[in-house]
Order: sequence, then C-alpha cells, then structure tokens
Amino acid sequence: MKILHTSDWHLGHTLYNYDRTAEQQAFLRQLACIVAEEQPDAMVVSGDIYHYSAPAAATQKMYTDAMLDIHQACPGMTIVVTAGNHDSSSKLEIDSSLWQHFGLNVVGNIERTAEEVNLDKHIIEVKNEKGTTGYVIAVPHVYPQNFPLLDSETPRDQRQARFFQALLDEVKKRNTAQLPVVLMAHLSIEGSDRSGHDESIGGIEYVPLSVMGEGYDYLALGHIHCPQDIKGSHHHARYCGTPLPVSFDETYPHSVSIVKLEKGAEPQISTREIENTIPLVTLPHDPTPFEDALKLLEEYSE
Ligand SMILES: [Mn+2]
Repeated sequence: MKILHTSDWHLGHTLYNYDRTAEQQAFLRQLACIVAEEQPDAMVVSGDIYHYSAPAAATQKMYTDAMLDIHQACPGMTIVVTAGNHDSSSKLEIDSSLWQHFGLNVVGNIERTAEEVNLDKHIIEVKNEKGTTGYVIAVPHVYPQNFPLLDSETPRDQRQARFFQALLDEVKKRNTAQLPVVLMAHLSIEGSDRSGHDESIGGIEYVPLSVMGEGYDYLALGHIHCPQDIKGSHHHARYCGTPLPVSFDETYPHSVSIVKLEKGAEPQISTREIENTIPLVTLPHDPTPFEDALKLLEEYSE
C-alpha cells in the first residue's frame, strides 16, 4: 500500500497580518499534481487542516475546491482527514457524509454514548478495484484526559493508551489478510524535535511512543512541524511536517511524505518537496545596525 502522509496545513494562517492565501493555494495545487503523479492508495492528513477553529468562508472554499481537485487527480484514492488541536472537531465534520461520496473520510472527534464508544468510526478500509489493500485508524487530536474510559479496570491515566490499543486490536481481528495498518494521531511524541512548533494552542503533553500501542505498520503523526522519523521506531513512526512554514523558525525544507508499506517490512519513505512561492527569509541573521539591515532588505531581490 502506498500512502501520501501530510499534516498541519494551517489553512487561513496569516503572518503578522500578511495574508497567505496565495502560498496556501500554491501548495494545494502542488499537492494535486503530486497525487496525480504518485497515484497513492490513500492520502492521510493528520490534523491542523485550518489554523483557526472558525476559518473564513474563503478559506473553507479554498479547502473544498482543493479537496475536489485532489480527489479528481486520483479518484480511487481513499482520503482520511482528522482534526488537530487548531481545528474545530465538530465544524470539520459538518459535511462529512457529503465528503464520503468523494472517498474522503473526516474524523473530527470520538463519538460516544453513555454505554459505548463508536470505534468503527475510526477504522477505515482502504480499497481499490481489487479489494481491500490496508487499514487506516484515524484518531483526531484529543487531550489525554478526554479519551474515553473503555472499561472500569483501566486506570484513568492509561485511558489514552487503552484507546489506541483497543482500535489496533479491533483492526487485528478484521485484518485476516495481514494487510498494512496505518495509525493516525495528532500529538507530541517524547523525544521529537520541536523546532518551529507552535505552542500557542494546546498544551505540550508528551507521550512516549509506547502509548501508541502495538500492531501498526506506520504511525502517521501530525502536530510537530519539523519532518522527522521518531528515533528508535525504525521508520515506523513519523512526523511529515508542515508543507508551508508557519513560523520563521521553520527553516528546513517542507514536503509531504510518500510511504510504501508492506506487512512485516520496514516502511519505504521518500519526500516530495513543496516549493513556497513566497519564501520566508530572515534578514539579517545576526544583530546588525538598523541602517545595514535596511540595506540588506533593499539588496534582497528574490
Ligand atoms: Mn497541532
């Protein structure tokens, strides 16, 4: 199974009041081209679609138009979108039943009644004309204390780990053909490189990788903006990073990840770089007298 892993689009983000629609639109156009070329079985978007929980109408239209273009670029592709801490989980789900008709599954929150938790909602089968090719377990951003208690025996501080493992166990039961399993999550894993991470919304609660449970072939993470494999995971857990820099600290290349998965094998990861039409540049790099700094700005031509 081949997946395209992306996250943290932060659509609608403005930088010091500068509108970034042109950059965001350019990214979405590049993404549609990458999808057309790569023809992945699935595209997973691991949270923070929007920057603000109440995005502007124009931003939502940009997203809707782009998702339709991306769907048309590879009509058989399964798309899975989860809510990040920046998204409104309920607003993201408003038109989720409509999106189903375009192969797009939206998971904004955990659905529960007094009696039970709807685990089915998080389990998505990836299919092509030949049948099922794998599974995606879609978990949106949820604060650790807000994960549901699945049984009375689980200590309260282990409910997050219990939830992930319950989903993985459920998929294991269904996955009799031994197909690859992708787990999506939007959170901070202990030991990851946080450069450029926006800490203005949502606390930084680090979870050890072990909390994510056992039984996935690839953990498609969102939330941390610097692309990286989780140390010690042997490429089985990765942040794909932001496709566009959200802050001036994000000086690394930006990309989306292409991941080839085979059950029992190490994931094969490559990246497709996203070109920013309006690059973020810091001038000067070191403390410089004001006049010299102005001169540097004048001389900067790109
Ligand atoms: Mn986030």
